[in-house]
Amino acid sequence: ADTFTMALTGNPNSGKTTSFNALTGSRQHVGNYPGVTVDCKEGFFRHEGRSIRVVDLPGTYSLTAYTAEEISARDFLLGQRPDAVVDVLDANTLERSLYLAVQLLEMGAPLVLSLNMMDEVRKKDMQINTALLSELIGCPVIETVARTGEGRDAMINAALSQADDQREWKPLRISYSADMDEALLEMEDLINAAGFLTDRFPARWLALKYLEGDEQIRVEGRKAGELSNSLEAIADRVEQHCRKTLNTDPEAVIADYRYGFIASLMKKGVVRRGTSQTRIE
Ligand code: GDP
Ligand code: MG
Ligand code: K
Repeated sequence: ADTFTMALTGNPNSGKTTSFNALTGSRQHVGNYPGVTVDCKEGFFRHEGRSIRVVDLPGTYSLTAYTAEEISARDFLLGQRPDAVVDVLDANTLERSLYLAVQLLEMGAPLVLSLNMMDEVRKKDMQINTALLSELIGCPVIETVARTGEGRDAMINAALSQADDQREWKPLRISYSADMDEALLEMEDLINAAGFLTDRFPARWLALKYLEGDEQIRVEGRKAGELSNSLEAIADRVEQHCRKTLNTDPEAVIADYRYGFIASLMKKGVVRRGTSQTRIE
């Protein structure tokens, strides 16, 4: 069978490289991918007769176009379409770490969350309901301690089965207010009807990037053709409305709604603090 590609994403210091080493035994070289400027370490290992390539992507908090790391990570993900993406999170800072996970889901990646540093979490007065998180976010969630290799096989198996379950990249659709949702749908329809850059980008993700004012995407869009003008016009209209009514830009509104989406998950009780005696349900 073909080599299975698993990409490791995550915030800086979440334990990606430690996970990479636990997976590969640290046999690695630097992978060179078209358009990807920041080095991505690449290694191979075998698991139950399958050959697996694992790529350690640069650490990022987001997938905007503001840093070389972010651009490299998203260029790799969209350009290479790995079979599975394992987002390595520091479980101590779960809520903040989910910001990247949500963006990966919005990209449509077949995602597995590796809740890493669980050894530290277990020493604290903090419980994470991984089954509930998995159900709410719609992807497998595995507890790991990359330093000891705990959760390694579970993570690999989750990545393999997630890839089987989700062969198509299916973007998560968060609501960004009625106005923005309408503009997003309008853009998505135009993008899909024209097949505009759809060989490279999911239509929903492209529309979101236009609304966020993403410069890299606008440059790509202008090279790709006339439709970029219509998409920019819609995005500009939304931006003016946003400035007038909310005194801010769409990018900030989108970030707020993402954090709101995560906060709504948290409110359902994903994280509990306090001992079982003092916990109030
Ligand atoms: P990266 O920036 O995401 O590649 O993170 P690293 O793999 O370099 O890890 C950052 C730090 O966290 C290092 O000091 C690791 O030894 C440590 N670390 C990684 N995984 C774990 C874990 O599961 N538990 C604990 N306690 N420390 C970890
Ligand atoms: Mg690293
Ligand atoms: K390259």
